[in-house]
Amino acid sequence: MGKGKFCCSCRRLWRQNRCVAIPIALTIAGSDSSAGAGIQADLKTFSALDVYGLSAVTCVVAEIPGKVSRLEPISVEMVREQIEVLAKHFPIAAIKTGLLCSAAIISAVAESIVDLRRKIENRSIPLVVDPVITATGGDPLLEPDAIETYQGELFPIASLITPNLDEAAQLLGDKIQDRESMKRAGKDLERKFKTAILLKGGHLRGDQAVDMLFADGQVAEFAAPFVRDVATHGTGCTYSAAITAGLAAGMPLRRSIGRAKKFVTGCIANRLRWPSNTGENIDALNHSPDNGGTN
Ligand code: PXL
Repeated sequence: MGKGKFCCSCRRLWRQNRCVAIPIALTIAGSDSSAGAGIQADLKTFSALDVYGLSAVTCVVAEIPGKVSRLEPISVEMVREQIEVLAKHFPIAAIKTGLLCSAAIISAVAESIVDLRRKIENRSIPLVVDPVITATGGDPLLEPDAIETYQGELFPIASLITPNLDEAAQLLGDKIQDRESMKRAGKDLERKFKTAILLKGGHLRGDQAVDMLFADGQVAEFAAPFVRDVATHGTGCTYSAAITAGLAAGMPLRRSIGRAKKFVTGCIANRLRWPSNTGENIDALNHSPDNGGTN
């Protein structure tokens, strides 16, 4: 029992006078060498939210904030193997996907998740799909023909898809410029992919960063003050990882999103800053548990 955060005999979380099992979540994503986005952001987020994070790496990206220098995919066999060995051993409670890089990797990931769910009888593990297409700085991260594979193979098995406005525009072939077109686009996406959609409106640049959840034919809004003049990347990864952490802990979707929105807003507001070796500032998200992490 308890002194501190973990029970000293069973090593579970000690919370409100009882031992609570620490949930396990899996991220299937790329490695960001600058650690603001990708699996690094996901694992930091899981940790901050008291979830044990596993990872299957899909590609390695050499980059600094705002500039991708080189991207190399991991072999499809290796991506499959990581997921398969983890699934055999760990009781995974929720999964998220981030950068998947190529059509071949998306297909393999979709197959592995279907397989993993089939082996766990009577349990449907939530899957959050963050459809990463381009980096915050505008560099392409996904093979252009891979968008079709996303739509045909991964979206149909997702519990939640979390596009930003640019990604949603690419999926629908339509521009999204205001709240009205955002609402229309979200409804179209929910109808098209028959699953919940969290459309992130941060790119509309008002005083508030408003996201809309389209689920079961209804719309819910999540708003937070828009933080100006920050050059952080990885907010999308952090947000979807925080939602996944909530789902892994058994929270309902809306509550997971509400808590995740608070967490990511805190990560931005409390950002870190250093002078770089070439003179300009480096900003990085601060994935601290103090940003609304512990419930
Ligand atoms: O923020 C999108 C993103 C996702 N995943 C990886 C990345 C990036 C952006 O650079 O490197 C691995």
